[in-house]
Amino acid sequence: MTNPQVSGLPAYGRCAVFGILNITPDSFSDGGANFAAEDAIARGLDALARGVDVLDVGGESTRPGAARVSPAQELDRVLPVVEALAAAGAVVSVDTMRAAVARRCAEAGARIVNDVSGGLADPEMFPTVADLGLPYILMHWRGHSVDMNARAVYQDVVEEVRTELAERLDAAVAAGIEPERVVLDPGLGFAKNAEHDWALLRGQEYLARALGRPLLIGHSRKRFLGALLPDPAGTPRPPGERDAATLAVAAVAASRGAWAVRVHAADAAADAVRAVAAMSPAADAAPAGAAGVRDGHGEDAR
Ligand code: PMM
Repeated sequence: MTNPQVSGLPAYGRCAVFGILNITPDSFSDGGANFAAEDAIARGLDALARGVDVLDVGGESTRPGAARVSPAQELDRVLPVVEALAAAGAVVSVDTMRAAVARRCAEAGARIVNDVSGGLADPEMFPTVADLGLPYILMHWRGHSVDMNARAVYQDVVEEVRTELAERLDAAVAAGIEPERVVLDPGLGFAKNAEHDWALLRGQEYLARALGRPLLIGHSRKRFLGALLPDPAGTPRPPGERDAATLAVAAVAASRGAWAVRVHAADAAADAVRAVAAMSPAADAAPAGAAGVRDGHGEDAR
């Protein structure tokens, strides 16, 4: 297992866990749960205490069919949460397609920009990230959520996502973003059907190798997991009941060298990635208690 380093962030020594904090009334799986800033802040602090590495704060729903919110509305939602969590010492990532939101959140202490549009939604995003000098998550994207399902057309999804991500990476670097700060993301569920999502997960190691950058996997509670687990009548499993499958995918992605997973039930994933790291052959070389590999906080009774 490789644990690539991203310039500007701690060396986690294992797959990192991004805990999702959607400050939206309508996200597909946790919509409404964190809509009040104080609830989101409390949840974020709890996640940190449970070993989650990064808190990913977003104020715009990207569920299929979602309409956009105004920049002012987005900022109103995320800024107080980013500010409070950064002040509490968290590594905060801002999940936004807007350069102005990214900049304002960076000023408030966000340390990562997570852009699901890979710089395509806002022409100012690449120059802004270059100027901020922050780590940047560049996701594969073909268009806004309102009609993205119509763009889920591929001959060979792994090759096409690889090519399109490589083009965006080149454009980001040409705009002045240091390649060492870029994490790539295949964009599961974004202009992808279930078959595409599974193919991309199977191709994870190939993609990371071919693109030469670490990958973040954002699979949590997504439709392809619901479709995998229908009830006897054929109805897909609802989002809130997809956490066991989410955890299994996170563990396998971690063991295949994912740099990070982005998940809703982040405390369980934080445990899982530590177990995966302890099972890795690389753990033999690390002294017990080494940061990130065997970083338990105390002894069990037996
Ligand atoms: N998925 C969603 C939102 N942000 N960011 C990255 N980097 N990768 C993803 O796959 C991703 C994301 C949509 O899921 P949510 O509504 O549960 O947050």
